[in-house]
Amino acid sequence: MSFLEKLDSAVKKNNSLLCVGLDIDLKKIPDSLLNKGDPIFDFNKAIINATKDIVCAYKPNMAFYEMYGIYGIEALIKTIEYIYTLEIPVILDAKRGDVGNTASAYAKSLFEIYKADAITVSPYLGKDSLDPFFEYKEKGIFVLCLTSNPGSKDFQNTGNDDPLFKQVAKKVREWNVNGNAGLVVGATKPEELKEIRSMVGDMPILIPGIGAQGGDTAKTVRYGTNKKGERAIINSSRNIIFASTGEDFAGSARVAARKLKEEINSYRFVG
Ligand code: OMP
Repeated sequence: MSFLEKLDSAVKKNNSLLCVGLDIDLKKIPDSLLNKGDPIFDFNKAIINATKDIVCAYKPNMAFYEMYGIYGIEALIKTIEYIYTLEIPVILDAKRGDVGNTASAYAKSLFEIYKADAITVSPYLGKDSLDPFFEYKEKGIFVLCLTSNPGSKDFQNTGNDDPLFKQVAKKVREWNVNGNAGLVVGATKPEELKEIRSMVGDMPILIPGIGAQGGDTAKTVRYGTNKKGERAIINSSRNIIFASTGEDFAGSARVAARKLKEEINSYRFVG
């Protein structure tokens, strides 16, 4: 099954556009998990079990695993293997971008070693830096278009009538010959999100920045979805997985995820 088929199927099965970001932090894991077994994997597994019927995807950001060295990387691989059994897609947030030869090595690592269904990449080095990823036809490649952080204006909004983020959207649309490209657009930029959706048709858009970063849920859903109320993958990380840092963390994550899923759905088919 391709990434897009897996995504569409999870969206339908769970009636959800919510992606839970698995951005681990050992400082926020309850003591009972820290002192035995495999804390990162055990925490993720509990969060996944508590939310697997509520989400359309999971998005681990590699930085939060790499900071724990080999142990974090092993826990990430185990987490992806576990999610694979549930038929929910994993978007591995790697934000890679390098010259073609190096990009090929990154693609092999992310898709064949980590076994991600989809990844995030940066477009800064141009087409030949993304081709090695696009060649994996069954995988999803989300290209950073307009990010959620304040500094996105430094480069992404420059260019007056034809800002850089629009040029990225146009180019990715053109490069999407295998139908496996997507874009990343921050929930903190709803007006631009509307313009980008109108430019890219049914292309999937990964939208982080809801919750902890203050993105507007109503506008994100209205402007980010396609005409069928789909193809927007709305991510929240900290506000879900650390809804409680106590022993009730998994139950609290479930409550927070369900609340956000329902809020998203309440705006889904409202023009
Ligand atoms: P929370 O702010 O905790 O919900 O986490 C947001 C997640 O989305 C982090 O993993 C970020 O690295 C990621 N992200 C953004 O916050 N803004 C962006 O513009 C793009 C991403 C991303 O590519 O996922």
